[in-house]
Amino acid sequence: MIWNRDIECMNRDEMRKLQDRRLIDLVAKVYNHVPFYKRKMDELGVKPTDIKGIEDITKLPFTYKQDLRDNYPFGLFAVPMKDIVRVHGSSGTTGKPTTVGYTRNDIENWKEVTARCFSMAGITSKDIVQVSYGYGLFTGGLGAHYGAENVGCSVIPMSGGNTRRQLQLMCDFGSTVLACTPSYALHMADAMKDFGYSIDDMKLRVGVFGAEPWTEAMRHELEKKLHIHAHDIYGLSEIMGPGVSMDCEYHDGLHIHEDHFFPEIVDPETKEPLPDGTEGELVFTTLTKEGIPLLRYNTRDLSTLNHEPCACGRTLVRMRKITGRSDDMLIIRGVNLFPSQIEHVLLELGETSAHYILYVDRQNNLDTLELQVELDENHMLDTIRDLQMLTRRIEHALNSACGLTIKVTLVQPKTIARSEGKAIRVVDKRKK
Ligand code: DLL
Repeated sequence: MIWNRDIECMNRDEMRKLQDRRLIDLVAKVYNHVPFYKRKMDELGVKPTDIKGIEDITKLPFTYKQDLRDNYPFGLFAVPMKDIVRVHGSSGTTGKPTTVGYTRNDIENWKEVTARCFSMAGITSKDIVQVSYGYGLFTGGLGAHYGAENVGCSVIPMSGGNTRRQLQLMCDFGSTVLACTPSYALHMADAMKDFGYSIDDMKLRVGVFGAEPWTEAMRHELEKKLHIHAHDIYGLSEIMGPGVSMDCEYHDGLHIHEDHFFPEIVDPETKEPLPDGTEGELVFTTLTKEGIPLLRYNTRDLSTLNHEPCACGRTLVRMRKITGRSDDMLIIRGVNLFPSQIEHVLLELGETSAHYILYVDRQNNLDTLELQVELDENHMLDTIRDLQMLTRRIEHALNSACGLTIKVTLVQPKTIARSEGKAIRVVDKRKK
């Protein structure tokens, strides 16, 4: 189902012309209304009239999360507060939160792109959508809510947490769509038995999962456990919230709503633009945002771009599923490691649950890694010897996949803390 065929299947030359026009307007707007950008552009010696279209985008300055923090709370807004109808923000686990503001038009555009996403997953007005992303400053709850409502679905604004009640209402209301983080979806799937439910009591058919990295292996796991088609929804509060991109039924990358968010991939070190297919940091310029328009915002998420048309008929550029963030990458004894690699290995092996936590420490100036993995309660092992053999198999598989020695400790089911939002996968004790 294609929500907005004119845009989603637009001829690429036409799309480029639309982006050119929008970029020119955007640059004039930020130069005249956001002192931060006027200063940045003056420093680079770039005038709005130097930007004639997308081909000039690399002349523009980058924006980083720190710039939002430095201008906390509303310093990068391009309109007066009377025109802002909504404020969201990041949870801000470290330091100040980052705040973003939306005009009425921004909210309309957000509703449009999230509706495109829900339609991409085959969701229609007949669906009952349980939104279990957190409602509040986090964009997940309200973002998914408005999108589903725009499609005409019956929306259940559950927010995160209270898993027993989530399952009760999922069963009683016959929810057909679950929207939450993949880690929370996994927790709900595993908790069904504890609360006396089985998947046969549920009418779920689609999952709209995002807000954290997850692997293809996890997608298959969730599809199997929940009897659904699982789709990946991506976004970030600085750019809009959920709905920047989404994968279609072919699951071969996420279609970016590039009429609103212009993507680039840049080298993490040099910040030079990289061609299609080469991995780097994903950067977005918001082409239509009024509240807090951003030039070349560096997300630090690692991906690649693909401009080939998709089998679904959409011409929108695709980004590869995010494997991690450049600032989440662990460097252990000179080897790069992403938590997603661990998830992949555990699910491939299929002998434990997918609940894990990685402890990083330093002893005698050497980095050490300990992976705690929960045993699968449906496949409990009887003897110590069996447990030792399983431990060794996991250690071996991790070593082959990551090139690192990781000590594995098997722990009892349900002993690793569950997340109702974004999961914490790594505890880096070196930082204490
Ligand atoms: O997580 C917005 C969102 C809500 C997206 C619900 C999808 C669903 P922030 O809290 O600002 O916004 O966090 C943004 O989360 O830069 C990525 O690192 C990560 N992220 C978001 N979606 C995905 C995804 C929301 N599908 C940060 N895959 C981003 C991997 C994701 N990482």
